[in-house]
Amino acid sequence: MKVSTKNSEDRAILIGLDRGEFDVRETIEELEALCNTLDIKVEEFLIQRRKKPDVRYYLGKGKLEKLKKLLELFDVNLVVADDELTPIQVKNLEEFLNAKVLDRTQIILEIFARHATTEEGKIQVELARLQYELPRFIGMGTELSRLGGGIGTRGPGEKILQKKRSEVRKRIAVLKERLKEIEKDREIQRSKRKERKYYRMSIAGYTNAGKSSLLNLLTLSDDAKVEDKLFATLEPITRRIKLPSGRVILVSDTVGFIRKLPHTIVAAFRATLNEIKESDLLIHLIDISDPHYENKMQESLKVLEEIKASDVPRITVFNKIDLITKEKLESVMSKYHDAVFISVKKSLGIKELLFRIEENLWKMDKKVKIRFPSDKIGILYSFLDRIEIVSENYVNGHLEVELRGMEEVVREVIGKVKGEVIK
Ligand SMILES: Nc1nc2c(ncn2[C@@H]2O[C@H](COP(=O)(O)OP(=O)(O)OP(=O)(O)O)[C@@H](O)[C@H]2O)c(=O)[nH]1
Ligand SMILES: [Mg+2]
Repeated sequence: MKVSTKNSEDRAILIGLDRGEFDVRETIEELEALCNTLDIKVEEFLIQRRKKPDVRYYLGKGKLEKLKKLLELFDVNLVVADDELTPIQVKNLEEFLNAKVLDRTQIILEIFARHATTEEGKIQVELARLQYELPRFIGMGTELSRLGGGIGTRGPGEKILQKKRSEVRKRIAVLKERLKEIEKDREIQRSKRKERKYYRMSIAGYTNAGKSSLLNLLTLSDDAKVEDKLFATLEPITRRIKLPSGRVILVSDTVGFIRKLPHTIVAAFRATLNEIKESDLLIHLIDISDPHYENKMQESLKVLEEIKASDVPRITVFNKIDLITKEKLESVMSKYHDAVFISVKKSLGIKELLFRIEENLWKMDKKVKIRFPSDKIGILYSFLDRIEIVSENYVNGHLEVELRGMEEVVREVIGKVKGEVIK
């Protein structure tokens, strides 16, 4: 790791609550991975068992004393909480600990901010950030007031704060407006794509599952950024892939999911996430080598539900089978009969995956048998990236062809070849 041990800002102690709901160790280790993505080294975890966070300090008094000692011991002045903190909690903690206090949401927002490259991505991140910060300006008033006026007076602090709040609100409005414009463009592009009438597939799943790697393998390119970091992908890309039958579909990589995905992010990335909802087919990719893969699977399914994408036909695909034992593979296989098992890295199981994709398209396809003048064969063949020919026969100078494809495309073919539907 590139962390300089001299700089105490780059090192942190993580705090979390064990509410008895899920394995707290798992979520806090994930928070550690998030911190590492920002080059923050984690020195220690401090977990308290309690049902609800303390309203004023998040942790209870005893743990707080311990935390203060730990900070001194490790010479660290950064604390990161595994839950979103209230402004009051942050203020009290910072005062008591004399250290900087961040929460999980801020860490995720910072990662997003660093990884955003397109205009849309940057706006979405800024919007998410401002929406996170806006309610947090409240309460800072007294602090700012102390700079100017005396105790009990409404000093310049409150005025500065009011001005700041109204500036932030204005900025939010501007960003939302710009985002709407971008979305409109996206809508136009999407309908253009729709006119081309290719099926659309999205690769969704927990962050770091290998979504971008899979997209690259399917497109035989390195267009998508692949990194062993969380949230490497912020701006999804869409590419064409040719299936074994010759048919072309459009595949999109998507932003990864995570537990406790901040609501401000889900809201700001709504347009991006909509791509998933509007797909014809989803690949739900899971890192099988992750000891907590089942929880992460559930978490991803929850996000899909939240963005109303649960009804999109879905193929469950376990990736990274190169990293697990044969025994584990067999046991997961026996549990998930319908799933596909692959390794993007070792290029295992990809043929099976492509077959399963086509099989799913067949279910959505319109299938017809038509008869048309044989000199129109060239026109029929010009559609081969969008339809599949199941059988073809010459009958008295005519062609009788069984074909399948998207309903609109099939209709277009019939019109163009002046075909007559026999079946
Ligand atoms: N061993 C192994 N590693 C893999 C495999 N597929 C992907 N990886 C690695 O997993 C890491 C994450 O891959 P990405 O493709 O960036 O994952 P992602 O799902 O796009 O992640 P985000 O965009 O961050 O949500 C990278 O280090 C990949 O090299 C695989 O089949 N086997
Ligand atoms: Mg990615």
